[in-house]
Amino acid sequence: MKRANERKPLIRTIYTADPSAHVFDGKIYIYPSHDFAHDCPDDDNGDQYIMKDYHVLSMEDLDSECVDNGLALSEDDVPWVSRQMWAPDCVKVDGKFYLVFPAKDHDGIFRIGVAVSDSPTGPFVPQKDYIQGSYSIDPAVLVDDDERIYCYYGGLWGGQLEMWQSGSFDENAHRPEGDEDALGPMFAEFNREMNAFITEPKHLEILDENGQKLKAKDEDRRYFEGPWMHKYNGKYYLSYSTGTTHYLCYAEGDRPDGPFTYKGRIMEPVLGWTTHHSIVEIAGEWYLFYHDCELSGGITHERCVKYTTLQIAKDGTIETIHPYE
Ligand code: FUB
Repeated sequence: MKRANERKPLIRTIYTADPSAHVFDGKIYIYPSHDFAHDCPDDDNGDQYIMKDYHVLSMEDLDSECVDNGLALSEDDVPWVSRQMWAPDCVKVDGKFYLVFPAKDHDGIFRIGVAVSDSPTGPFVPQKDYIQGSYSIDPAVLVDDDERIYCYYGGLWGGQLEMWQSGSFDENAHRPEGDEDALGPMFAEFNREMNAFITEPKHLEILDENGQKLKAKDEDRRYFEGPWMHKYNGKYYLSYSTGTTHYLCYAEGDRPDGPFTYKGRIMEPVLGWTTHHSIVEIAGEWYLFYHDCELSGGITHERCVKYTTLQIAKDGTIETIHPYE
């Protein structure tokens, strides 16, 4: 049976998207993007996603009201940011909360930055510069059982991931297509101070059932954006959006840095172009936090975050969700 607020907009006073949900000290915190309402046209570069700040949402439990805790970080406070504060995540390390977020620098290049607070709701104080060696969008951070801190990130098209294939930024870089290997998300390890990567960022491999890398033409399964990592029975589950085909999919691996084998679909398309999620265990059950455009009646850059129950079998298989059934 569905809970009263399940699959409904959790907050109606602002537009929110890309929810990264966590339980910190027994309470649910959601770190979403804050969509900015406007009438400008959409494009494939994502210019319609004009986000200027972050608000943290919280819930005492899954049945209680979702609270907007107000401004947590603004683009005006971050020296290296010019615009577009996209999908963030938050991680607790040694008692401090680190908001990890992508934004464009003053050259229009997406980078990943970090801001710190003593409170899960902020306000967050940004580090002066972005993480050196970082690029692209959608960071998701896993603190593993051995306390190592891993960052998964990257997104195609407006997320600029293709533009870094040579090792430096090339606006005109070729986009993998057809039988060429698809690009996987990026992986790097953070230091404990959360102000540097301590490993060289690398692409993760997502393989098909025959151990072959997914191809660019396989748009139903290949990685596009929005990575998330959860662990279940000691295995690593990389989930992500397929972008152009609008699915949430997942792949399984034995190590945090893969390789991962494609396993299936978590969710069928939602209303809107983008789909972006997080997976979190709350009081022994698993939940998917996601967004759609119900609140705005389908405007792609005016989204709302929701959650629903996720069924995970003992072997880690995830039941596909049909969001409007
Ligand atoms: O919210 C802006 C972008 O849209 C995110 O970075 C992507 O994952 C997509 O949801």
